[in-house]
Amino acid sequence: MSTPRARLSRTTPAAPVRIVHLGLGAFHRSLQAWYTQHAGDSGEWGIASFTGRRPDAATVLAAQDGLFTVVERSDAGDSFEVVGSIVEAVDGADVARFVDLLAAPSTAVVTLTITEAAYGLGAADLPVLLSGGELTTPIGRLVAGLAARKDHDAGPLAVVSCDNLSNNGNVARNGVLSLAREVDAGLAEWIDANVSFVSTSVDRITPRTTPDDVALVAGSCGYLDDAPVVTEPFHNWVLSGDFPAGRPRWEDAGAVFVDDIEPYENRKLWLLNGAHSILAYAGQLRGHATVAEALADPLCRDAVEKFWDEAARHLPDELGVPEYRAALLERFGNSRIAHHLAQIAMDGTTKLRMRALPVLMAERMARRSGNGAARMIAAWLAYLSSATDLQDPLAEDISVANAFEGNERIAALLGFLSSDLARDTRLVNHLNALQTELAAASPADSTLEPAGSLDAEPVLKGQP
Ligand code: CS2
Repeated sequence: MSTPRARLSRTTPAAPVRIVHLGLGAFHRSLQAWYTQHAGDSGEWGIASFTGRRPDAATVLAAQDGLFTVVERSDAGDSFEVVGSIVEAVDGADVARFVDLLAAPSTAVVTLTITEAAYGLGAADLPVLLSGGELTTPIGRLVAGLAARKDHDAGPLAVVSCDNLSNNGNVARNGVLSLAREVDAGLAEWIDANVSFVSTSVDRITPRTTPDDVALVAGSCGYLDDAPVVTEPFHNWVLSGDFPAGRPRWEDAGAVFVDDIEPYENRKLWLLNGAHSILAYAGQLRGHATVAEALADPLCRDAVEKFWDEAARHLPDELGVPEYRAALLERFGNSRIAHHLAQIAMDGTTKLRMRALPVLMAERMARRSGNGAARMIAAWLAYLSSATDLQDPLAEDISVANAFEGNERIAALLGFLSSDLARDTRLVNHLNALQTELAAASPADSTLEPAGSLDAEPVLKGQP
């Protein structure tokens, strides 16, 4: 196959910028950009998308006019589509451009994929907002942009959080307002009155792009694309909140607008993301590299199913949990998508608070053990004891706690998820036993019983 020479480039006019995005990564491109392209009024809605920490993704995308290929990968094969809704790809460090766009009345929506951990980091930018310098956090940049919007009297707009956090709109609102209040009480008041914080549940499995993906597109499509994105055919976006300055008709592409988002968020965060975290930690302990590999291991699969049984008790029947579980097994089993467990394992402290704790607490309130959720935490604990190059907002504290031994170590690590639970010595004991069992399940050891050998012990009973 000869390598094509022509790079992707725009041949028709780009839509005007009316959406500004923070967090230009693969997931943003397979979800918000894809939905915007498929809205009936896509011609009116261009996205200016800003990177987070590094300029690279913007540089690559800008060289091809913001265009990129979405490769939808199913068991049956690949399909290719060029997406053109990103009309400006910008280095996140270019805060001046970001602020200009937020101050423009034509900008109606700001979407965020800034990672779960970033919502709490805005305070680091307070000195910069007060006395100048370089803004480094997404929340700091957002506050600066909203201050400019207020000064220009550019009107209300919607901020749409698309990170895997429960009640993510509120989390965004709290992060922005608490920082804005420190800067200027009038700004906080203006934001409160003019900015709608929309909560969403987002779902589309999108691993990082690899050099093989780039080669595949060059070979199959006849043009050069240095920034394709490979994703599954499945996509889901549930939104709740107001759009005071309008929005694209995302419903044309299947987006769902609801009044109460909580059950949808819980279903997705617990069943999909919770299972992902179990597979990420238990799977790597067992020597697996991808979601599909881990799911094929009876020990990991059983741990997932047990957790799902628990989580399902706290989800409304109308949500069709059995069908959702069956669909997840199919999605996770799509072995043509190499979804790396190492990627999912990152930021465990933030993720487990959302994925394991609510189910564990709900089970304990019902005077049951919550063993399925406890096993997710235990897998994380076991994984931490051998993890190198840990990526977590609390990585330094974790390495200190990791040096302790026995229950002291477990309690210290559990404390990063919940200080209340860390004081429960029976739970700490039980997690210690579970993590020892999991840690013993070395890659070569396939003789271990499927998860559950410690299930018989009702250690947590009667401890709401
Ligand atoms: C994953 C998610 O990396 C992770 O923590 O659980 O990115 C997951 O793939 C997406 O939420 C799927 O929609």
